[in-house]
Amino acid sequence: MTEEQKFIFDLKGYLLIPEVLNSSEIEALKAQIETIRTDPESLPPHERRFPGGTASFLIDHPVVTDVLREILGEFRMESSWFTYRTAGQGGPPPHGGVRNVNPNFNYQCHDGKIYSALTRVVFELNEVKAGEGGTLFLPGSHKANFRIPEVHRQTDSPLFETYSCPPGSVVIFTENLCHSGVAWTNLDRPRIAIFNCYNFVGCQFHKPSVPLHIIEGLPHEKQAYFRDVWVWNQGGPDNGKNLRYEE
Ligand SMILES: O=C(O)CCC(=O)C(=O)O
Repeated sequence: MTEEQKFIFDLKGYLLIPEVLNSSEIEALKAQIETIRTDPESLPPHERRFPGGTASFLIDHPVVTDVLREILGEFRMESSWFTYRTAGQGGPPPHGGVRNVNPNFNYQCHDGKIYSALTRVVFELNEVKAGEGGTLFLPGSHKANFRIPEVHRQTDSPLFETYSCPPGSVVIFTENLCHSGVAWTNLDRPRIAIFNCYNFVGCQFHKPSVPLHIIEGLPHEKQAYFRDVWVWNQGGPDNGKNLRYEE
C-alpha cells in the first residue's frame, strides 16, 4: 500500500484501485455468476456459492492482501457474495459512520498504523460511471465525532460521493464509513459486483455464512482465511500461513 493510498484511505474511509483484474479474469467471474444465476446444478456443489470455484482467487488477491495487511494486520474472511443489479434495483440504505468503541467498527490510526476493523472489498466487473448506482460514501464519516444529521443520512445528501471506474476495479472501504447502496440506472448493462468482507483475526461481526462444504472445497491455503476467531496460538505450531499476529 503506497503512502498516497494510506493517506486517501485514512482521509476518506475508502480507496479505489482501478483495473486490478484483467479481461479473462473478469470473463471467468462473470461466467461463474451467470451459471450460478441460471443453472447452478451444472456446477459442482462447492462452486455454487461464493467464494467457491473461480471466485476463490479473489480471497487472497495480492493487490487486496497488500492493503488488508496494512489496514487490518492479520485478517480473516467473513463472507463473499455478488450482486447482479439491473436498472431500478437498489441496495441497502445508508448505514455506518461515527467514532465508537465497538472492535468491529472501531476505525483508528495511531503512529502511522491504520486499524480499519470490518472491511469491505468490492470488485466491479462492469464499468461504473459516477451517478449510475455504484456504492455511495460519506467521506470522513468513519472517524466523525458527531452524530450524522438525518438530512445527511439520505442518499440525496450532497455530502455523499461515489466513483467512476473501468471493469475489474476494486473499491476497499471500512464498514464504519457511512455508505449506502443506491438504485442502478444504466439500462445497457447491469451492475455486477462482488462483495468480500474481512475482519481482524481476533474479531467477527457476522454470524458465519459460508457453508462448510464451500470452505472445504477451497484450495487448502485459502481455507485458512475461514479459521476460528483467535489471535495467539500459545506453544503450538500454526497450521496455516495467515494465522500469526505480528506487530
Ligand atoms: O450495495 C451497495 O452498493 C452497498 C453494499 C453495502 O452497503 C455493504 O457492503 O455494506
